[in-house]
Amino acid sequence: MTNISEVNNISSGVELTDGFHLVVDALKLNDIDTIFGLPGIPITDLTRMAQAEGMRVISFRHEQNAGNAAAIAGFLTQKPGICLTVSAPGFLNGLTALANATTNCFPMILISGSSEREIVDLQQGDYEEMDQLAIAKPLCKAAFRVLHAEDIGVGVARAIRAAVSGRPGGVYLDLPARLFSQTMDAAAGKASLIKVIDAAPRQIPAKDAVDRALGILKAAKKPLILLGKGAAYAQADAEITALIEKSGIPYLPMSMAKGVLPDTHDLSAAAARSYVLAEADTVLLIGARLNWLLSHGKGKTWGGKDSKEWGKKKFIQIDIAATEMDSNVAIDAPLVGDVYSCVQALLSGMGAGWSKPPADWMNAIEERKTKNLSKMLETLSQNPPVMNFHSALAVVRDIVEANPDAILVNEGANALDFTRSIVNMFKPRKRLDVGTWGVMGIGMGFCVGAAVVTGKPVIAIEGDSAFGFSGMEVETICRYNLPVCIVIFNNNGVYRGTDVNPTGGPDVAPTVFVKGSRYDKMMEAFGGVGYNATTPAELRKAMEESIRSGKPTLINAVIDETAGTESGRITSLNPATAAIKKN
Ligand code: ADP
Ligand code: TZD
Repeated sequence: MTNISEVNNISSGVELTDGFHLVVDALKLNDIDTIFGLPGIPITDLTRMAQAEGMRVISFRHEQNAGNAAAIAGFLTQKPGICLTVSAPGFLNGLTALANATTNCFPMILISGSSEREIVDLQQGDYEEMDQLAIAKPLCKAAFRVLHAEDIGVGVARAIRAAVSGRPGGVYLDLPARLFSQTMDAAAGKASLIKVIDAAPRQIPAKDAVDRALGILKAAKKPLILLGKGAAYAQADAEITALIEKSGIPYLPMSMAKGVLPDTHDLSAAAARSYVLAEADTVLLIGARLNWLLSHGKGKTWGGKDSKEWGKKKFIQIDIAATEMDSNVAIDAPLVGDVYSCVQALLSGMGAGWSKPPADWMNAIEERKTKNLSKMLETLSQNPPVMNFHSALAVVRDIVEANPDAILVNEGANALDFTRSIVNMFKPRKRLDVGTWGVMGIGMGFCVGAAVVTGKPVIAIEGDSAFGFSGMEVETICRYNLPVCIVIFNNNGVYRGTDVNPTGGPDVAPTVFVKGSRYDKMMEAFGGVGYNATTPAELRKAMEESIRSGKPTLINAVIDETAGTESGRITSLNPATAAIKKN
């Protein structure tokens, strides 16, 4: 490990610092206290020094998981999560998480060591040579390289501001190996660091934009509010609640916005989702994009007569990114600004005499909610001979309700869709999932990141395929003794475990795994607690015990392998199915 005091001893009385220390000092100066990463040349000493300087350094088994931890830390704290990797392959492993963070508008910074510019640019074949900056650029919001120690302060400051200002996203910071050992006068080094002031400035909407939005909302006969993960990120929970309650407008939470208001709130229209999307005449989007998750704002979902037709709706959209407007359908009232400021402006513009939505709209929603909720409760109360998604999730639903502070991480296909619709959330930013891409592999990274930055218990509901993408991090969870309870819905394969090889040959079908696997043994291998649960009662006991003990736990929940559907709720996106539907 490079030791700056040794450098100082041999220098002529001038106190020196170096690149390693300047990077750590620049992060600390900006209240960044945690690094998620994986050591190796040239950043091993950086991880050691960061730890020696009091930062929390969480080491992973694969960089993608460290990157996912950093990304979710960014979502939860509004500070960029830091992921630190080695050059080329480590960098590439982290890049998927960086791209995913950018897609989801999570602020994170991927810092990677890199090879020397002279050798990379002449393609002379350095150790782990790669032009990382060029590769990162199209996959993130901004990318910077620092070549001189005296520029580290500027590089870190620019990375932080780029990650959290405007629409948050991923930033790449390229630090070539030689930078770390560059020395400079310590006082000049300190003076070169920047504490970023007002990194994510409020963006106040213009008055005419607010008036336009209020005018449309006031005229609505069937208004609806849609909350997206931008609303959850904004930490404007009290303002959003006040807006919904004062206006009396029913709302739908997108997956990661569940819990901004408790899912049991009277104005939640989640149990009447298809009805309100098709029937609403005016929709106020708060931090939600009209992307594939919302059928692009058109088609039958939105009351159009075919997949192309726009429903006859007025849209009001609150978003910090002006370019989001009109991306899929016309936005009648764009409200460009941060969620907090926009919601406040709407609230104060509503005044005292705001009239609530017409009773026939509210009654129609209530009727559907009551019907659908009672149907759901009936399904959940059944106890089939082999545990299925519903009978298992009836247990998870109770456990989450009893532990509203716990964070729920969720990935898979059926395991994702059923959990989202069955398990109520009661507090904001407690549900973390596959996000905009529907990406598998966020599971264990999110568990570690969430447990580390919040100190709260984490429950992960994982499809057996989904878990496999990051499963080795159970060792990380055990190493840091994190209060994580992983439940694997084990139905022997991707989606289901029932496919057969039509040729009768020795290979199993592409979606099938080893039958009867015992994932719980993986956790036991590292000193955590494993359970095998074949009934809802066993699952309940194991989850309760895990939450009580706070010990790293993995429950192998054996699920009927015939349960669930191909691709869960998005079967229609499979090319063959889509073609059949079209013809
Ligand atoms: P969901 O998938 O939940 O529908 P999206 O990720 O599609 O949500 O949309 C989130 C939106 O929120 C993005 O368009 C992003 O620009 C916006 N956003 C993020 N943070 C803020 C904020 N503080 N204020 C306003 N808009 C924000
Ligand atoms: N690879 C990546 C990175 N992301 C993906 N979304 C997929 C592959 C494709 N995929 C899905 O969309 S869901 C899924 C895959 C492989 C796994 C579904 O199986 P599961 O869940 O066992 O996790 P269920 O509950 O059995 O459906």
